[in-house]
Amino acid sequence: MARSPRAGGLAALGLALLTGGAAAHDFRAGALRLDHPYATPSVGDQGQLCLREIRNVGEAADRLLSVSVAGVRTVLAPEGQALPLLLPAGSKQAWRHDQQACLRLQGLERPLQAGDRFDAMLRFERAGEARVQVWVQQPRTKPN
Ligand SMILES: [Cu+2]
Repeated sequence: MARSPRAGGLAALGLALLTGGAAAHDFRAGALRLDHPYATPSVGDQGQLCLREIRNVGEAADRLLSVSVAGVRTVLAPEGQALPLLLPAGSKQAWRHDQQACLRLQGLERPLQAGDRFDAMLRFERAGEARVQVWVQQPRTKPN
């Protein structure tokens, strides 16, 4: 029953190496590939939900109809766009914070801080619903 401290220490190290190596995460929904959903720390009650890449590998267009996040009043399309967002067949898009291309979160009940993770439910016309985990991280690129 009793395990030596040495064995416990080695097990913990192995776990740290595994999680430390998982620097990215991705999700699939139908023909859609969602790579690394992330958010930047919130400002006031506003935040943004970004994606390193979203690909439609299918042969038909899809559309993002709506997004919901617990504790967030409203999710809006990126600045200058409107839902539904078109995802043409074979297309690849990046919703990047440094390109003002992220979904906008309004009315946050609590702040998003670097290191937090939260779930978002994305609803697509063809691919259906996709629940993704969003990682809150400090942007690597500085504002200017
Ligand atoms: Cu990731």
